[in-house]
Amino acid sequence: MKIGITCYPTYGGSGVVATELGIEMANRGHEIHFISYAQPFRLTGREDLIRYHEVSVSNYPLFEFPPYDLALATHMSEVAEYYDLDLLHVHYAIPHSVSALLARQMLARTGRRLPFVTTLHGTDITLVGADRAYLPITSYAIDESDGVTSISDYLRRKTIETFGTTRPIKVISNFVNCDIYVRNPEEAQKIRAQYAQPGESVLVHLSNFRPVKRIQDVIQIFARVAKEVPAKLLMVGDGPERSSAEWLAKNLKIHDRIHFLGKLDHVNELLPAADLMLMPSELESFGLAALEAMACEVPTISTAVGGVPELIENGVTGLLFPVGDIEAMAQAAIELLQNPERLQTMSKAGRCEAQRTYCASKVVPKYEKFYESIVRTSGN
Ligand code: GMT
Repeated sequence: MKIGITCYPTYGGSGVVATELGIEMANRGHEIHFISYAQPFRLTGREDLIRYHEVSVSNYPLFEFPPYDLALATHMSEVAEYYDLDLLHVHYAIPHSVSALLARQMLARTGRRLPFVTTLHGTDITLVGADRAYLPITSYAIDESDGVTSISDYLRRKTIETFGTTRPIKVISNFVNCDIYVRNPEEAQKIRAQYAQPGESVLVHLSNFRPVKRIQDVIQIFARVAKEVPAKLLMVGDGPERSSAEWLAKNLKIHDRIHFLGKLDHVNELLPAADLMLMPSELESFGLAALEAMACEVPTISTAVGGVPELIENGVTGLLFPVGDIEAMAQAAIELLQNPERLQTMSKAGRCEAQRTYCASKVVPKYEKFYESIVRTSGN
């Protein structure tokens, strides 16, 4: 198939899923075209495999807000026509599904059908989509999609509840390439030595540092852990909450125990160096970071929110707590780090579950089958 993919190319789970899916699909022999305003960060170095089409938004003094969604729709329809695309797959409903809908209508005038699939990722439903300013158009574009998928059953239910949509929503979970996200003990040891002394535990947090991630809780939890256990914290990613997190770390006098590493391209190399991941989010529709950690034998201490309980079995592949319960999360981390046998059992159980349920080789064919059914039923 010839497939166009649109996503937010910045640091975020939906862009990661879109990019990894594009790479996996290209490896399976499909022709993949990314259409976005910048090259998704995980595509760097994969240009041999995938074509990238940049959407440039021309400005005009009259425009206080340059209309990206219109430029995107135009580019989608052009790429679909010039490269004879069978299907568009848009990740994150706003505004991508609206642009895809316009592109489909533009092409219909020439007698061409361009079906599109919308994948719902999280805040496109729970926050932005639920905002009255966007709700009607998000709801319309979801209903008009040729196919809709969501990354967890939680998000499927939430979409029905928020939008009252009657469109069938297929749940296809996040996935991880278990051959790339894997712990190699020697490599892990080398990376670990760059950040921690022998005998120190290593905790990690990975996100785009937005308020929903509760970065301050990460620092507060670590401050309590660091009092009881010699430890370092690796903060991977960047975003609006970073400076307040650094300020808090300074105030709590633990800044020298935390490495703020910024945005990293190859988190698969870093994750296996950690003992534990912290993900105390306000909401997660799935929790891709925790899955990537699980595949690398790193269990996560998380909040029991959204789709996380679908991924993490409490007490088996990780530990779940109420939002904001810093004390309980810190205590659990301390107990786990002081009990290496239990930590190892949990690490291994996580890896097993990642392999059993969430490997790219298990999940990507579900997208492939879905695409085929959409192309078939849309008469291409
Ligand atoms: O977080 C968002 O606002 C959207 C999205 C993104 O672009 O990073 O993250 C969501 O999608 C990921 C990939 O499908 C999920 O693993 C995350 O749980 C989800 N984030 C939230 O629900 C907050």
